This record gives sequence, structure tokens and C-alpha cells, in this order.
Amino acid sequence: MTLRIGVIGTGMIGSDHARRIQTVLAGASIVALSDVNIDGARAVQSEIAPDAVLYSTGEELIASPDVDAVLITSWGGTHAQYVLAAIAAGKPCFCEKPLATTADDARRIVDAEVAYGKRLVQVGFMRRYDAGYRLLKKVVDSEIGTPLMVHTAHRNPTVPEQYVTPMAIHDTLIHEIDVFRWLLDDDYVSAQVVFPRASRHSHAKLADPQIVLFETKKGVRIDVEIFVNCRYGYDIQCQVVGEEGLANLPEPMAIVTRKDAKVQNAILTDWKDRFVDSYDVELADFIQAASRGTAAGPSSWDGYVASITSDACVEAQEKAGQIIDIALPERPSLYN
Ligand code: NAI
Ligand code: ISE
Repeated sequence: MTLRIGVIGTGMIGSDHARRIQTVLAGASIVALSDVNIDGARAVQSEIAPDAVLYSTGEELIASPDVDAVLITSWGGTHAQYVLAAIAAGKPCFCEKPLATTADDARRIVDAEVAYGKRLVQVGFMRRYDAGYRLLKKVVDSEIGTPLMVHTAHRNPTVPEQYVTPMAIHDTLIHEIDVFRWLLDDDYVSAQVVFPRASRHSHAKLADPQIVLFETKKGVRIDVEIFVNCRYGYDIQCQVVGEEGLANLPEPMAIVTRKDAKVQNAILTDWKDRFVDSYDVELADFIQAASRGTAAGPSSWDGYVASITSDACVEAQEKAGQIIDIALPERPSLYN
């Protein structure tokens, strides 16, 4: 059986996910498209999914009897309304990060899914599907002893002019927020943000770089450097220090050359290239689970915890240097 998928939000990542469903992955087909910018949806229809039907609203697409499952890749502020509509219709949905832009909306989604009684939502935290992170997790779980500290960096060469200080949390750090919980099987108890000397490549509304310091329930200390005007490339670093040794996230595969008295390899510059394989694997997981009428992978609960943690981090930015406590509600058994 082919899973019939509808896409809400046909911008950059929506069209890219539509392309991978149509041309890379098995078991699903794009049958419906919707975007507030109908020309964008039409362009995806003509280039990627000529048989897909255009819907003027996301709600109509979700309600269509011809749609089995939904991909929500519109702007972050619109995710919650569509996820709630998909749950109400009993349809599995893949929602790009963030699950919601407020913790209250994320909680509403958790409550609706719990009331439905079965998982229907997968959140687009693709790093859990990255081969390098999976290898790192295996080593952390079995070879380096109890994890004590994690040193990490999320660096982008540049960001658009409209990228401002809180986006370093909502847009960028959110991937780290999720992946460390999964990597360490832990949760956060506090966050602190400190600001080093600012880069001259930034602007008045963006404090860049920033350092976020987390403490976890198990007492692990994590430092994350977020530096989104680092110039030299897109660079994700992660080093876990354990009682018996340490483990580093592998570098992306690259050819090493020896030439002109130099040993060199290229560094990626675009996050799309860095995580291209993990987007494929996360969507393959979605297709498999949605074909059984459910969802797997990062859950609404993970999206909710990421929202609570993000809010604490933004508060920590606003109160630079102060330690902000992070308190999580009890996890419903659906997510155990
Ligand atoms: P984009 O701006 O290229 O596309 C968003 C699309 O949503 C636009 O076509 C816009 O017209 C449409 N849209 C806005 N409001 C809508 C509504 N109410 N109903 C239907 N469509 C609506 O943005 P991009 O980069 O594709 O990001 C989309 C989402 O994906 C964001 O939440 C972003 O954080 C996430 N994302 C995730 C990445 C990852 O690595 N997992 C990478 C990039 C984006
Ligand atoms: C972007 O929005 C993403 O989600 C990418 O995965 C991330 O690495 C990048 O820094 C964000 O701006």
C-alpha cells in the first residue's frame, strides 16, 4: 500500500521533503499540497508532484479522505494549529521543528495526543537519525564510562539579516536541546547563557557568539557555543567526556588532499548537505510508522520538553549570567 501524504508549507524544507518522498524513498507518494503562497505550492506541484491536488487551506488538506498522513513544514508559528487538526482527524503527521512556538501550545498537542490514546506525531529532530550521532550514542552507552561533561558547538557561516538573538535558541540550539537528551538519556535542570566578546560580523539585534551552559538531572554539564557568523563553514562539534575516556562526533566524510605543502579537507557550508542523509532516514521512519497508523521517533513529548527548555534559554539570554531552573511536568505513560 502506498501512503498518501499531503504537505502543508511548500517552502524550502517542505519542497525538499516532498522531493525525497517522490524520488528517494519508497512506500509513499505526495498527493496533496497547500501553502498560503499558492504559487509556491503550484511550483512544487509542477516540478515534483504533478498528480498532487492543491488545497487552499491546511485544514482542508488534513480533512481530505484522499490524504492518509500529513507533513507540516510551514512557518513555525503555524505548526500547532495543523498538528492539532491532524490529531483531531486521527492522521499521523510529521511536524518540522519547532513543534510549537509556545510551551502552552506544545502542551495542548501532548494532551490531545494522550486523549487520542496513540502516538500520531513525529517531530523533525533529524539529528537522532544522523549516522554520526548514532555511532556516538553507541560509544557513549558502552565504552567511555559514565558521561560527565559535553563540549559542543553549532556554527553557521552566516545567517539572514532578520535572524535575531532569540532565534539562536528557537531556530538553532533547539537541535542540540533535543539531541543531548537523547544522547545522554537525561533531562535538563537548568540553563545559563553568557555572551563573549561580539563578532564584528554580527549586528545590533544579534548577540553572536553565545555560550549556553546546561546542567542535567544526572549532573552532566554541557556547554554549547552558538556562533552563527563564524564565516568559515557549517560546523557541528560534539565531544562527550566520560569517566573512562572521551568520544567525538565524527566529522562529515571529506577527501583529504596533500598539496603545496599542506594537508587539507573541505568543510561543509550548508546545513542541508550536513544532514541530507538523516532527513532521508527520519522520513523513511515516518512513512513506516504512518503506514501502520501511528508515529515513531521524536515525539510530541520531546517537542514539548524542547519548548520548555527553549523558553528557559531565552529567559537566560535576557538575564545574562543568571542560572534559570528548568522544571518538567510528569511524562504521560504514552511516551515511556
Ligand atoms: P520557508 O519560509 O522556506 O517555508 C515555509 C513555507 O510555509 C512558506 O512557503 C510559507 O508561505 C508557508 N506558510 C506560512 N504560513 C503558512 C500557513 N499558515 N499555512 C500554510 N503554509 C504557510 O521556511 P523553511 O526554511 O522551509 O522552514 C519551514 C519549517 O521547517 C520551520 O519551522 C523551520 O524551523 C523548519 N526547518 C527545519 C530544518 C531542520 O533542519 N530540521 C531546517 C530548516 C527549516
Ligand atoms: C536551521 O533552521 C536548521 O534547522 C538547521 O538544521 C540548523 O543547523 C541551522 O542552524 C538552522 O538555522
